[in-house]
Amino acid sequence: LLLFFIDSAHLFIDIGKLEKTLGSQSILELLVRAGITIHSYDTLLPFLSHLTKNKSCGKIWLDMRSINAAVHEAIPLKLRHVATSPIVLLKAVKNAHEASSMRACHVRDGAAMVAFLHQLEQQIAVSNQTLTEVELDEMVTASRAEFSPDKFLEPSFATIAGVNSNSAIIHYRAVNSTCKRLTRDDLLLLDSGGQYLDGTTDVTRTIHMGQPTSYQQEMYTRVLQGHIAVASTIFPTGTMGGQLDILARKSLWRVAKDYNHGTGHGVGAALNVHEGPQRISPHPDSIPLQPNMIISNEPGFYENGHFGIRIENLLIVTKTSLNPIMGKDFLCFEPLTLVPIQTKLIKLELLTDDERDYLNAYHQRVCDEVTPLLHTEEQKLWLKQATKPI
Ligand SMILES: [Mn+2]
Repeated sequence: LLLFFIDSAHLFIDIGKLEKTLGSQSILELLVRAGITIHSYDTLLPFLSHLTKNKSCGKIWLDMRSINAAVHEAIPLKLRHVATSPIVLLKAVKNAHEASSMRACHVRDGAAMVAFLHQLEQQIAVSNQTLTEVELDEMVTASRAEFSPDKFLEPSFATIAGVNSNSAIIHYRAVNSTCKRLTRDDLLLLDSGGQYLDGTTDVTRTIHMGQPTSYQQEMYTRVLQGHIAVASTIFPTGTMGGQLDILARKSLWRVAKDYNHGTGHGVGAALNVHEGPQRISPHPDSIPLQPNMIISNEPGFYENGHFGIRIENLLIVTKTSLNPIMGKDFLCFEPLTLVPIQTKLIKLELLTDDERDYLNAYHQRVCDEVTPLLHTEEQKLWLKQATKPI
């Protein structure tokens, strides 16, 4: 728990957790240098009790989403100010430096993913080798480290690499004893991200190494239509993520299908990969999307026991140049993630011209921005093929 005063900040934590290092420095050292006073977690309640007994103690701001009942009860009723913490929005709305750093790390992350996807195709489809889900996880992590040698810290969350029926398990985590092997006949869902000194990434791609079934293609296309509908929408200021959720599901609902998770979560800039308060979800929501908020766009579809599909990019909310109406500006999303979306899985006849144009323009951008960072001519050629207009 972090307690802020006007002139100081106090962190109550299991001090053992601060022994980890970031680069060459211990986290404890970095926090102390940032002016934060560290306390052992078990001194929190006595600290609060001492604080609130002081006659000059003012009101204490409590964000109910992040405190527990014991802390709530430790604050006398007349001293409680219950509201969303202002810090939450300061984190969610990125400043200019955070926004440009997030953009920069996504270009390198895109290059790392392209190198990985190219290597995967070489080993599986061309050389007819197989790789376990755990090996895929290690491979994608190694690629991130290779493309950001001085900035990559660790995966931003536990990689989800699911082959065929494992891809239908939404929060799957492969372990050596039970994991599947990817062969040239299989579908792979890979949800992974990097934690970098300058930012945080989270990207999901679903790829088929051989010939997908017509049903897989149809469902992939419907998920892609949902992804594009969210990514390409414009909306007036004041719009909450929840109001956009239907866009992600419309194409699936048309054929009485759905997915059992939210469509998007906030993402921290070199912080937590899941960060509030904004989100895109069917659940009620009271947080309007604001320029420079970052949110994921990750519709999916899961056929239990068979296969799963998810297509995820991170988006940054941006102002359009359109004239305001009724005092409201129009906002849009700009993708941060720059990784090709496999076109082999698309049923072209289902896509509208606008959807096709969107994908082609996105792929052109991926190709333009990522190519200069690639290490070999083969990787560049592969990216050119993967981003060819459809
Ligand atoms: Mn995500």
